[in-house]
Amino acid sequence: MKFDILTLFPEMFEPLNQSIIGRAVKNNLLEINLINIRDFSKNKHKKVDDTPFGGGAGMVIKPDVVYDAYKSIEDKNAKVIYMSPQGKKLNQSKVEELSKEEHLIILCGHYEGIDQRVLDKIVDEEISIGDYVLTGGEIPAMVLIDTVSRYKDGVLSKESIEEESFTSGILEYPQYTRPEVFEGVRVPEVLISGNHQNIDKWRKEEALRITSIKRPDLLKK
Ligand code: 4GO
Repeated sequence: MKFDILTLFPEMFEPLNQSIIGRAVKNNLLEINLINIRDFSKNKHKKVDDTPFGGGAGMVIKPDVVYDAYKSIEDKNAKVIYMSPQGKKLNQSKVEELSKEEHLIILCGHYEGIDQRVLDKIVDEEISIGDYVLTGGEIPAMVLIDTVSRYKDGVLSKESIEEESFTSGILEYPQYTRPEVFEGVRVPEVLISGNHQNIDKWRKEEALRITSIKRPDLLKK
């Protein structure tokens, strides 16, 4: 799966070189390309923004630079996503749907945003990671890439995928590791019993119990 990211701050995406996503990129399971919108400025000072028509605070990213950056990507079949608090709220079912796409282009705004005319021209879908405002779309883009990438074959272990399907749509059961006794507290006895039928049953019950306490709304669906 390929992600092209249109941004004024490509250095902000360094975290994607770490851990599970970083390894998936190195193993060619994912391709993540960073496109610096500033490279498409025709201005001698590499200017990419200007003051808003009608007045008001801050700066607006110019439509022509964004459009030229977009046109530098060959694939006209790719889905273009704009990260915005005005977008549809991201949830796990939206993530699963997006993971079926072969190529996503993610547009990140900054400052007061991007001129509406280029958004109307190129954006297929607006997505929000939650009801709050950030200084830019870069962190939301990383959230989207991380969560979508978890669905691609080979990114997670086979075991973690099986475990997740077992309690899908509800919260996860609690995890424990060595030592068996920490600050006087033992791990639940069943987990060291070696009886996998009992362990599975206990985990299922714990997942349901925790969900009913912390997120009862998830059980009503
Ligand atoms: C996305 C972008 C919040 C989100 C953003 C979100 N803030 N909730 N800020 O997903 C255009 C300029 C939007 C700054 C950007």
